[in-house]
Amino acid sequence: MALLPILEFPDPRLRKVAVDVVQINDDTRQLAKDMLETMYHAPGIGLAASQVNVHQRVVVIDVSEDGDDPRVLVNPSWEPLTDEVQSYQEGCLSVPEFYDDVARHSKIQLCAFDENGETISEQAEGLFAVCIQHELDHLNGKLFVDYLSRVKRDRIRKKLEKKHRDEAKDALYEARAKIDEEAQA
Ligand code: QAP
Ligand code: CO
Repeated sequence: MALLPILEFPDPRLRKVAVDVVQINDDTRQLAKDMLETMYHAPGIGLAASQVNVHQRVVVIDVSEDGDDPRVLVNPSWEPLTDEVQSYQEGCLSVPEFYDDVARHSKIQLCAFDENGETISEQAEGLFAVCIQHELDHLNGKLFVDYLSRVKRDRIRKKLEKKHRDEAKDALYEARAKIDEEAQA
């Protein structure tokens, strides 16, 4: 098991379009396990492989209250079952600390494979439907901030760019301090 580093907006790698999984095998299952561990640790309710810099069509979701219903979706697709939309305040592990309303189809048909290659075909609504649409967007290089106004998106981008600069600076200071410490020993 391993915690995987999560890419953060505006990292251009989040814009890559993921490719289909050709064969569901032990590598796929290990990736799904690591993604679930990373998602639960965050904690989050959904994670796409694109977010951990693996550009294959794999998604993990757990929208249960107790976090005991892990779902693995390989090569997933969906179709709307109604024109009705629902607005939900979304967040994203790749856009930490920012949340905003996004309108999505309220009822969808999901098609996918699970981690054992079994076919999944089911209807989804509520939070599960929102999450499927959000995670599928990731596989196509799309983020929830793309649905917001340019003003809002730019504001989020600037704040996260500053956070990343600050984190890089902190890491540099720490590395310098360690070198100094070793030089004195
Ligand atoms: C996508 O998002 C989602 O900003 C999954 O600081 C979200 O798990 C689909 C998270 C809402 C539908 C509705 C976000 C954790 C988790 C943060 C997540 C944060 C810590 C986001
Ligand atoms: Co996300």
